[in-house]
Amino acid sequence: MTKITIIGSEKSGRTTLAAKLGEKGTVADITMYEFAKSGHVLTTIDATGYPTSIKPLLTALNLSDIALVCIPPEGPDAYTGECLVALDLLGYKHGIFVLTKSDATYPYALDELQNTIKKITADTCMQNWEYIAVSTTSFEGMDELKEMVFDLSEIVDEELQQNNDQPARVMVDQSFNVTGIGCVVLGVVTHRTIHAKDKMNAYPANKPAEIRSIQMHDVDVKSAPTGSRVGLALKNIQSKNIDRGFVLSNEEIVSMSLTLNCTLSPFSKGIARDDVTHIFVGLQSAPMRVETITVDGDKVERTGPGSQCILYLTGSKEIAYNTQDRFILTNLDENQRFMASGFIEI
Ligand SMILES: Nc1nc2c(ncn2[C@@H]2O[C@H](COP(=O)(O)OP(=O)(O)O)[C@@H](O)[C@H]2O)c(=O)[nH]1
Ligand SMILES: [Mg+2]
Repeated sequence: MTKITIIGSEKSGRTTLAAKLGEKGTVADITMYEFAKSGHVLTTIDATGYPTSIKPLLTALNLSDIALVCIPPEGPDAYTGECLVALDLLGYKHGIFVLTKSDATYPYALDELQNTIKKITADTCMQNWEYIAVSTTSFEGMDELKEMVFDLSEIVDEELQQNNDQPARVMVDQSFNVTGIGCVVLGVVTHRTIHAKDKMNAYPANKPAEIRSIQMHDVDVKSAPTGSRVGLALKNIQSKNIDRGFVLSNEEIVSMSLTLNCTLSPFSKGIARDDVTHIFVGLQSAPMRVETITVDGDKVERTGPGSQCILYLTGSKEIAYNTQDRFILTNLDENQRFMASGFIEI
């Protein structure tokens, strides 16, 4: 199973490309496209609601393992830059730069564009990502792009095996009621293999939820390994009590305040005490206030771009997480909205 997200600026060709990679499914602030061939399933997510909102961008990236960053012949713009800052803060491992609309430009211009992106992404998690020029009109590069995606997918599958020894976890992105079945959720198994009849809890509410049955790509299965996109029928819980952002697991920390060890993006404006930031973890988000900032053991009023600090944040919404989760801090009032990433300070 391969899960990819197509991101980039407005009119960079994201939706046209996604439509060529699968059959359109559910549409919301993210749109999913599915393609299945000889047992292999490709799920492509178009972060439709981006750049208006950054939430769909983070949702889509969290539900996928590979990012396709679309760059049109006009070159990168502020939103492209914002996508690159987000990927770097996420430490996003796998992706491909797709130089779109190649039929509308020239080979030397494509080379120049590639060099520009290479310069921008030097010393980021994207420095070794590959490049491909594609056209959805002439189909140039489309087959190569698919091959590159499937090659990366094999590496991803191997890496995901490492999550197989850890406690089971499912990231929920949709929930609804099905007449005669009850609560059904859609999501991704991020850790371990889940089985029908597994007893889990829905966090942050900490309500019991037993897995009644599992479907993968509309086919009933008894179990689903790490990395699977699944539909789960749940017992002991109603669909109104579980929503996008919930985590099915047996152990999560739940709190309304956080102490995070943060690294600020060099492309942020810094952070000050009393700022209200929107924090994201998995598919959850919450506004939180910066209560204290500590740099090198000293409490400070503010800290600048690129700095390391410990932030104590408070909010009024319960969030579920564990100590390995990466938090993303954003400021929705800035032009470049991604500010910092951080982990629980232990
Ligand atoms: N010539 C050409 N035009 C394209 C190609 N892909 C997309 N477009 C056009 O570019 C515009 C923006 O595409 P769209 O997929 O909506 O971009 P999005 O805003 O990133 O989702 C539309 O008018 C498309 O028809 C391509 O490969 N070649
Ligand atoms: Mg679009």
